[in-house]
Amino acid sequence: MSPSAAPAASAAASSAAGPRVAVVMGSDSDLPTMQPAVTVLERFGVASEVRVLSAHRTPLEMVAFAQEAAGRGLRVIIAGAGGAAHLPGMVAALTTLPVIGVPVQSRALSGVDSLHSIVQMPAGIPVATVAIGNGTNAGLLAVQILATADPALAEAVAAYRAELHAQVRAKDGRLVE
Ligand code: RP5
Repeated sequence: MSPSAAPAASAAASSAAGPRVAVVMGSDSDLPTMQPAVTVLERFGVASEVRVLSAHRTPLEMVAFAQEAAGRGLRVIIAGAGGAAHLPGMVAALTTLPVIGVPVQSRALSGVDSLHSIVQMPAGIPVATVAIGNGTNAGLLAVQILATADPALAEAVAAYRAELHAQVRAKDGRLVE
């Protein structure tokens, strides 16, 4: 379920100098899962950057990204990976920015491997993990985190929720004529 119309973009978000959210993924094959997160950020006027960074194939680049993220003005990181999905947890270990993990549906184990790899973090290094394949909720959670310090963005989130509410109300009692 998604709103039909784009929520009003946050003036504060639109005027931000650089990206406030990074959407990173372990492989370009993860893009179909992660694209909805980017789309949500665009709808709310939140500037983002998209990177392919693998915890296993490009570990040094991943470390540099995570260590430099806060200093570059990023405020939230969305990280998606599949299978042995170590990217979100490793990024979380290298930054104090909030990290939202997206388990990508894998071919062999349908994403349960990804989910367990991302959600079972040790105490002290959290990753806020969304459902398998749910890039949309990752984008929304990032927007809501930013909205705690951005009244215009908070208003846009409230409008989005009101539209969801109206969509469900419009269907209630009309499924069977
Ligand atoms: C992970 O391995 C990626 O996040 C991806 O979900 C999975 C498979 O990667 P490819 O073989 O498709 O590049 O690192």
